[in-house]
Amino acid sequence: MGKMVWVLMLALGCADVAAAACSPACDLNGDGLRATVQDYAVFLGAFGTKQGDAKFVAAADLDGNRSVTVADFGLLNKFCPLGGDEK
Ligand SMILES: [Ca+2]
Ligand SMILES: [Ca+2]
Repeated sequence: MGKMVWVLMLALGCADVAAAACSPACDLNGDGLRATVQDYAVFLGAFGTKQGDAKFVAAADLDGNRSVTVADFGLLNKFCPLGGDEK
């Protein structure tokens, strides 16, 4: 795990990616379920946008650089594998 990722985790208050405290990072649509198809849909809807754009979603900007890029998708895919809270 890279240093930047740990900085990100600390910024999110996450010592453990599985901890409840981390859920906001994976719950993009705010329904309380992490990493579901709906969360990925929100991410994809915001993909390619930057802060200020109508479709920008702050929760989809996982690395906090104010734009939603493939780097954010990499983080989403790594820390919020699809189907997280889905039953
Ligand atoms: Ca959700
Ligand atoms: Ca970003």
